[in-house]
Amino acid sequence: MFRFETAGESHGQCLVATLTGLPAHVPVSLDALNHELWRRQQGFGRGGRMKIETDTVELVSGVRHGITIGSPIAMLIQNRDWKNWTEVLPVEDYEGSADKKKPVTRPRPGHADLAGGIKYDFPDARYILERASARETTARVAVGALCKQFLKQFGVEVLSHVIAVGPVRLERSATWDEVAALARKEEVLLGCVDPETEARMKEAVDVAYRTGDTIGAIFEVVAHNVPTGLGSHITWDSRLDGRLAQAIVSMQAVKGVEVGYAEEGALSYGSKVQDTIHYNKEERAFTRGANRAGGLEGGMTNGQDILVRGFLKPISTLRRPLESVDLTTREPKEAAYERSDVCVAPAAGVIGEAMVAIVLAQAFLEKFGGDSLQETCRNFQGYREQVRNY
Ligand code: EPS
Repeated sequence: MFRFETAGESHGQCLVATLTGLPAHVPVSLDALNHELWRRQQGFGRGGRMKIETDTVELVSGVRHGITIGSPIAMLIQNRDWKNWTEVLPVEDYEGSADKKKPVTRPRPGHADLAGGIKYDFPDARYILERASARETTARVAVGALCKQFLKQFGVEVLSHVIAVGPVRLERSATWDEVAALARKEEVLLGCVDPETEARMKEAVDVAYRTGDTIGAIFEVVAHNVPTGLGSHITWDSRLDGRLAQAIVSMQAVKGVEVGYAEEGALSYGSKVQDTIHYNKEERAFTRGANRAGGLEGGMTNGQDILVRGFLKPISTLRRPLESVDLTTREPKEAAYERSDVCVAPAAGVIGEAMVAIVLAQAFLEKFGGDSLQETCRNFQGYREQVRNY
């Protein structure tokens, strides 16, 4: 029953998102929603488009008097750039429209241009890149923001930080408090919790700017205060780590995902990798020696923070374009360039947060159900009691 969908093209009129399955009575703050969209637009290395847009949501259904009413929620986000594209990408064809088209006939290596052009049988990549563009993530962030507001009712929070930009890497783990402090900042540079490392990350982005290049990054999403037992070990598709991995890799430019310290673990020994189990008798609670599993064991949450990392390849639109082929002449030609981001690191983290929040909200409702928030809360409290008495 819980599902979401997005529609819209990068230079079309607007982006659209629908979310079905949130219970009634969830308080919704438009300010909090728009703040998430603002966060997605920040960071050193964003392109010219971010100067045109100030993304805000119009909530057109499913929310009344500041609460969800149980019906599908529909949201619109206008593209301010649309006014520059009405003749290029009209809904209805008109006489002379061919002269106004901006065909993209030199596909960019790494982008959807060539594979999409072949698959959908378009002689240029315009219609493909319009949808493949990461502009679509604005709609995902809007959906994620609603899911965050739902999860907040149960004390669950989802945030992110950047752990690498190109060759510059944060050589330690970050605490939840550091990540939370980062999210409160009014100015966003590269989203790293360590200012000295962040300054070196900025230098790496500067090099990419100077040389007409782009640069990759790794972000980490942290979900805090998640109850034990979301997801399940019983079937391949109920394993929450698998579902989170799909959500992260579905993001534009993400080529890899890591749950906890996956790579480190794969290169190590079991005695060094597993999070040892302890028991605090006074607090009647299990504790762990570390959190290398990233909060997931057997495809279930184990009560520790969820740690999911996304590996971003450098954006495929380069100011100094790579070798390609002209689709009309089949002759070698440099790839197309209009404008682009050089580094999208902190923005990608915000999108990753949205995807994780969506997956967690769905898993939460699978476990606790409820048509009203009150009903979900009752079920949640009952389970909490059961866990306390375990
Ligand atoms: C984006 C908007 C796009 C790109 C970027 C993300 O706007 P435009 O194409 O008008 O510059 O800046 O999309 C891509 C990285 C891409 O490869 O298409 C946004 O809103 O995030």
